[in-house]
Amino acid sequence: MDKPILYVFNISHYCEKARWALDFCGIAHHVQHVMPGQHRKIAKELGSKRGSVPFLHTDDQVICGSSAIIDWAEAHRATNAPSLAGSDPEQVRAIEKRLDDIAGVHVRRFFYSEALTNDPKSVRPIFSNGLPMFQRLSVILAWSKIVTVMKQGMDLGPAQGLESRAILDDELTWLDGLLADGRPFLTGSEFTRADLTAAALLAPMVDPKEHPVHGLLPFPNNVAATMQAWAERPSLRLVREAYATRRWRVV
Ligand SMILES: N[C@@H](CCC(=O)N[C@@H](CS)C(=O)NCC(=O)O)C(=O)O
Repeated sequence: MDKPILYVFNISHYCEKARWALDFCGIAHHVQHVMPGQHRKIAKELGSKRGSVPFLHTDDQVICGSSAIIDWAEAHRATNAPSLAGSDPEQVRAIEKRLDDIAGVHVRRFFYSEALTNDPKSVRPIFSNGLPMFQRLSVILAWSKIVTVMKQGMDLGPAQGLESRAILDDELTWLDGLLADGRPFLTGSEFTRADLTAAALLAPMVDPKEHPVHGLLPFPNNVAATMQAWAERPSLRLVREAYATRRWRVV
């Protein structure tokens, strides 16, 4: 294998987290878009322990989950690439875990609750682009079934969207609190995996122009209004700044 392969849904912010970490660490890789439904089959065939994306296929293993992929990227980073570990790795990992478990889940539920209830077709192109022709067609034909599975799996709906927005508001208040003394990053002056995680998982609330899927996704009305209302929160300014200055790509 010439380069590791990162399996992703193009829209997924956890996939963007893993992809950014590989780029940040200077690791050349292929990005393989997968069709919803097929991802579990591929993961199983590769011997992955979990079915969800992202997973990374390297020469000798399959690494599942964005956090484990960052561990692998850190261990294999290019000599000139800065570390993401931070000077207090325990604190950094605790922040990353909370972001993974709460903000990441509720950004997604807030977005899909509105998009898949009011205009499910708006999301479909981003799930099909990058796929071979036959699979693109399959996504179109299976779309209403995929939407039903997503609605059930993520517990989506108007009330759930509002609930997720409120949870997200609380999580941003926590992050804004960490930044309240004027520090540039969540744990101080160093950019760490906690900052990369915050930026990747909160990117759907900012739509930074350096994001790989910028411009490919329409934002539903309430999500767009919230993005505007929250734009100057320190946590979301950090997202913009991180994308503007650190979202480099390995070519
Ligand atoms: N904590 C995991 C979350 C991964 C995750 O939730 N992936 C979603 C896409 S955003 C997924 O694969 N959903 C479909 C499935 O689980 O089968 C990570 O950081 O990688």
